[in-house]
Amino acid sequence: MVRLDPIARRLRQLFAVLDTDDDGFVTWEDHQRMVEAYAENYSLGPDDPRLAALAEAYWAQWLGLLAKSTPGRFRLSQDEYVAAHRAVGYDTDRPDLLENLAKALFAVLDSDGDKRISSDEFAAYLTFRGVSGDDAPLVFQRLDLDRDSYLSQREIARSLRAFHLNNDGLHAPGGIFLGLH
Ligand SMILES: [Ca+2]
Ligand SMILES: [Ca+2]
Repeated sequence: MVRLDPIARRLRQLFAVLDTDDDGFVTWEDHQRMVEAYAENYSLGPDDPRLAALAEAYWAQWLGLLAKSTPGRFRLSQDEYVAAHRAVGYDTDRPDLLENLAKALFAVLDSDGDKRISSDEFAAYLTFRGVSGDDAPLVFQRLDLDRDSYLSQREIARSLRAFHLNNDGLHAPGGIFLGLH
């Protein structure tokens, strides 16, 4: 029995979140369904640039994962998905993938467009993701690194990096931006 490190365990959770049709593979269609859920919840029309940016960020990441997988594959099993994420090089070759995702998520979550995510905007996001509101203040505090009571794009980016790269402990609050509870 292989003992999984925290990164691998988090990536397995992410796989389960994405594989919404439960067929044991993650595909681009799984990502599209998630982007459509954002569009519906945040009332983003098909021409909204925030929606396009979110889809583009996920598409770029997906291509990055496929580039690290067996050529010709268009769906990834759990093991392939975990291995591809770890091979992408978020801390070396491709930091842009997480930066762009953070930027796109930030623009959608910042519903009033004041360039910062308030605790109310964060709570609305948690409701959308089906996370109980009880933990919201604690999660918010952990994400608000500079303690100014708002979440910045940079704080989201840092949390996503920690989710993918920190192997110190299982819990990484950035998972919340990827749909982990
Ligand atoms: Ca805001
Ligand atoms: Ca902050």
